[in-house]
Amino acid sequence: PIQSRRLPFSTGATNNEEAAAKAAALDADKGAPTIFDKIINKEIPSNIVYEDEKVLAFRDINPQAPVHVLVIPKSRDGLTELGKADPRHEEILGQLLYAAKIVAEKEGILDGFRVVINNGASACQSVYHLHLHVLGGRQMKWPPG
Ligand code: TR5
Repeated sequence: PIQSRRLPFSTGATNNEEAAAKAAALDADKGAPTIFDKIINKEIPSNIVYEDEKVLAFRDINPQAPVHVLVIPKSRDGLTELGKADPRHEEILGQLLYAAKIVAEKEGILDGFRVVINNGASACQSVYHLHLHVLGGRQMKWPPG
């Protein structure tokens, strides 16, 4: 099917969530507005953990750890995914990573936390507005799946 034309290897999707994420990524107009625009504009509620002029951090609706916060740029500016970054994004990329540290500090998980970016269909990216996942509050395992 379409997935095997686009991906260099079998997806091996074993559950609905994974399959749905891949399908969304393959079908999506990756330049289209996302649900995160509505969160940024406060059109839909979110549980905000940290906010400044450039960055917003809010709790993931489907947490994978006791602490699971998403850190996003308020202006997407072409950053649908990390792989689209170019030199003009260097500053915001640094600001996002630093915001992840502030989130970890506020959440009391500085002793152990993980920062994840899923890039593209084969990494199960489902929202095409760059976001860092900050995960912690439990023992994390390695390697991730
Ligand atoms: O799979 P990737 O890396 O693209 O991560 C997208 C993340 O956005 C997932 O962990 C989702 O659980 C999360 N997500 C999706 C929605 C959402 C959200 N987090 C907070 N609030 C959300 N709303 C209101 N709606 C979503 N569709």
